[in-house]
Amino acid sequence: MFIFLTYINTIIKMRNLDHFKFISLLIILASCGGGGGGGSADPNPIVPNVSLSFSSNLSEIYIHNKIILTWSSSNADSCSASGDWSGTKANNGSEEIVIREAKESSFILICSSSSSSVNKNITVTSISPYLYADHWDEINTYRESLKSVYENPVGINQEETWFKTFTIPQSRFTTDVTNTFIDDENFKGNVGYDTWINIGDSTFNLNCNWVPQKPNEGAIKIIELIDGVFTNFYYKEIEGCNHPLPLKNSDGSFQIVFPGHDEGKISAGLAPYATSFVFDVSSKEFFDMDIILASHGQGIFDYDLDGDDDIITTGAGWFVNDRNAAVSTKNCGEIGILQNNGFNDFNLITVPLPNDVSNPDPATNGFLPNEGCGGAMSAHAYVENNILYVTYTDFNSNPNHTNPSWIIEPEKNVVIKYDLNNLNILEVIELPIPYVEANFINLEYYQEDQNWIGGNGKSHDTHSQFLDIDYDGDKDILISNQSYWYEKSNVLQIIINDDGVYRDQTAQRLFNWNIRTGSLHHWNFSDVNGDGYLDITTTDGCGGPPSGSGLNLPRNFGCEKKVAINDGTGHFIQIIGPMEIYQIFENNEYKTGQLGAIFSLDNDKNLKWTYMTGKGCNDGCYANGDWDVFIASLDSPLSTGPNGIDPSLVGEDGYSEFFYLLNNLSARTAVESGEYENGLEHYIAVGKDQGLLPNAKSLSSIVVESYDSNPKQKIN
Ligand SMILES: [Ca+2]
Ligand SMILES: [Ca+2]
Ligand SMILES: [Ca+2]
Ligand SMILES: [Ca+2]
Repeated sequence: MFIFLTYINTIIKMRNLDHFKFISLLIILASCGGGGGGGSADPNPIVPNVSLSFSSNLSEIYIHNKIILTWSSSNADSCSASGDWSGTKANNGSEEIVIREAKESSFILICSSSSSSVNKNITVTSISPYLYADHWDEINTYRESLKSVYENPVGINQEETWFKTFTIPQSRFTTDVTNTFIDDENFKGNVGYDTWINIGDSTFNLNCNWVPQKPNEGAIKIIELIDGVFTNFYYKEIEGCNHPLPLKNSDGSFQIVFPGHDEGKISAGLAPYATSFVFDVSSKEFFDMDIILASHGQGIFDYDLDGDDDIITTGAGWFVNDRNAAVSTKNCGEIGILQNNGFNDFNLITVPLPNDVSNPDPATNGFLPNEGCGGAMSAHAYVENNILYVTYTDFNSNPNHTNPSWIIEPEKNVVIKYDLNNLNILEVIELPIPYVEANFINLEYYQEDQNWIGGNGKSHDTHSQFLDIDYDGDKDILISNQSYWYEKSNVLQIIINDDGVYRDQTAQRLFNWNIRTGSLHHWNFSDVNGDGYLDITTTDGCGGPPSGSGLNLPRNFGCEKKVAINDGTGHFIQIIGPMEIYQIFENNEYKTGQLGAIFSLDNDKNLKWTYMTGKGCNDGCYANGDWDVFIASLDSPLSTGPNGIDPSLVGEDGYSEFFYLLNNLSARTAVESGEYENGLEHYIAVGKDQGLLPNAKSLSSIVVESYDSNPKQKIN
């Protein structure tokens, strides 16, 4: 070969030689060649050399993507491939090649003629998009230690595969800090809960609270981020409130209602009534609504189906538009609807409870037979076919009624159907027993408080919501079940509407789910990963192991701050929790915040958590009005692949890792055994050819294909 190439090179050089040298060389070559026939017999001895161009459209790709190799040669008799491809190739052509593994690939092409050859090499780098959380061992250690002190489970479906394949790595979060000034020593985030709303470029993070044992120390907090940057803080000291309620009007505008509630007054022997406020998002002003409530639990729904959000609330004992009206707390009608007629314009409608009897004498306390009311901790509602459906938790029927019309077992949660035209009660449906009461052993009533017997029960059921979580066309119900006292836990009870029969399916529908957290009083639904299914974010405080247990767990571990995605059929897996949100920030100290992390999803689907604590000190301090504002951010929007990556990076747009692993046992087993690193790899390798479903789209009825970033009260 060396001689052959030397010959070619010689020919090339000869083209520039003069005639004399050319002849001389031919003579020399002929004399050493053994050419037999005699050199002078070839009339045209110049053979053109092979030339080759060879290229790839991409030099770096994600695995499972294709490159296109293109080449053209001239004067070649044949081409052949080696390295990471092989075989005989046409002299000119192109070829698509899918690269499955993360590596550096070498594509070699040699094109040759009888007299010359060219060899070219192209290198392509293929990288894996997968990035896994690396703190399973840490989390598992905490879980195992909790197991040692509780009789009952510490979580639901917390196997390693669920954690590793879904949890968003801590490395994808960053935290920024800025400062603000609020001269209020009582500044706190609890007892209060959070939500958010996007209007224009602004994201308003919302919280309101009341303070235990202290009357009139609540406040409303509205933190405005514009393009993710802290911009404004609207603060109003009030008596108390616990659920901010952003109401959407049919014209697309919003008003944000802060229903009154102040249990701090109970310590002073007062009823927990407080004034309600509404925030005008245009003028940024607060308005007194002249509506006095003890609104502990409530929900947003559309009472009159006019497209304006309305409210149903508990604690509507003073349900009058005239704040100077006579107090009528001894009468019945603790449930009310605020029908939205425009900004700060509500029609107040009292909703009867079963077995209520109006007290004819407001001077008495209603403990006499046939006087007094039932009550409830939370309420949510929807309207369908001229029926108002209301769910009540920690429901109490009137104990003083001597001849009740409705027989309702104590300590049950209920759905009550009302005739929409006159609010007459049509039916009372008992819901399945709270999950903790049905499944846990040795639960106790709260602090041996006899008041919970027959009322709240052993499960304090603080919040409820109707939502068609499994996308089959009927409304399911979510209820927070909190067991108290020693075995303190918080379970989101999932009650599926099965052709009109409500069934508890909590255990088979929650995954990677810690129940040993602070309380669960509030959650929001929004589509955090852009697949057209509403996901859930929980919001409430932080809890720890039982006092005296001696366990040393990080404070953030027990915070009720979950982001959990819906597989499209009503199963939820936590993919982000407090250990990812609250990370070590400065001075090796993480903060959980006097105002805990408020989740928000901005218009571009970026996830953020905004929280505040006293400047330069630990949670709980007061720094003369200076506050640190922390904004934790995820580096990019979430999608539905393993650990939130976009499955289209590997060519599988629409694939849902959670749906796939949940519904295809062979895939899950293969991932658990380590045969495939995640479900998506299984799908690409074998599942797709086997016809395994990659998502729930063919199983569910969706009208809304893609949601905006605001919290939703219904799926369609
Ligand atoms: Ca309405
Ligand atoms: Ca209960
Ligand atoms: Ca349903
Ligand atoms: Ca979703």
